[in-house]
Amino acid sequence: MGRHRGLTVAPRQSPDRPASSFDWRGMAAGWRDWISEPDVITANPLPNAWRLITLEGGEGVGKSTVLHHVSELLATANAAEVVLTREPGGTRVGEALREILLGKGQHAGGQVADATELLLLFAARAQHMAEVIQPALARGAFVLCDRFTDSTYAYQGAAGSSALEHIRDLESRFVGIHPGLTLLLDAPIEVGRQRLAARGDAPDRIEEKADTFFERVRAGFLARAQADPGRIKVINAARDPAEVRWQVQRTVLEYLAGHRISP
Ligand code: T5A
Repeated sequence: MGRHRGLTVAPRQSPDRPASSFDWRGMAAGWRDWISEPDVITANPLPNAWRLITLEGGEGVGKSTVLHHVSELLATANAAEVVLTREPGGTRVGEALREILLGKGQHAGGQVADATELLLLFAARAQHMAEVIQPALARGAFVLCDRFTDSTYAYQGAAGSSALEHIRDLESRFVGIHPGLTLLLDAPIEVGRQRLAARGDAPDRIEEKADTFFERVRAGFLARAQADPGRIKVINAARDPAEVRWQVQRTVLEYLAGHRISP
């Protein structure tokens, strides 16, 4: 049973202890080992994980717009199947958790503690992995996901109160893979705010936070891009739509060419 390679989580069993004996002391020791073991994703365990492409960035920078553009590019490149999805969400359970997380509908005005927020995000992500992402990658599809684990590092980690090691731990236990390519749409906070205001939607529970929070989110994303430039490509999202489209197209086509796919 792969402890870090999927969603199956089980305490380690000591080799000299028969599985059938009910041994609380041994079981507790097993859990202690498991909990303290360092977890770092060093390589993608799924051969098709490179087909997971994510869109990241602050509020209203244009991720959904770019997602559809990337999908068209993949279609042009004759990619067999493209699954468009988002986080939090992407499954029935995940969309229900999204309502709670963003304070929508009956959850409007509700309190969500920081620890609850982190765990709900990973609960939604675990469901997303099991129900959508892993099966799609296994059958050779591309998965385009609007936000993924980098958002958690930026929002709950860099800008929020969650410790980095807690996020890493949850990621390695319940996600187990990195996207092959992440397009980080970067723009000043006010650019995203103006775009959302022009759209006229009421702000959700997270969008209501102060600009200083979103400055930390932006810095968190950029720090991750700096640490992993091979995977995370920064797109200047403050430019006009045609320019953003061009930057995205160049980046995605280069990535596909690296995997021997060309339009
Ligand atoms: N969250 C999520 C966490 O805190 N932790 C996590 O781990 C995860 C996964 C999700 C919220 O959850 C948080 C972060 C978020 O607060 P969301 O719906 O993904 O919510 O968040 P938003 O970023 O707010 O998504 P939006 O759909 O509102 O914005 P997009 O997708 O970035 O922007 P888009 O494409 O809808 O564009 C916005 C408007 O701008 C225009 C578009 O036409 C649209 O009207 N536009 C442009 N205008 C001018 N120039 C351009 N280049 C433009 N590009 C788009």
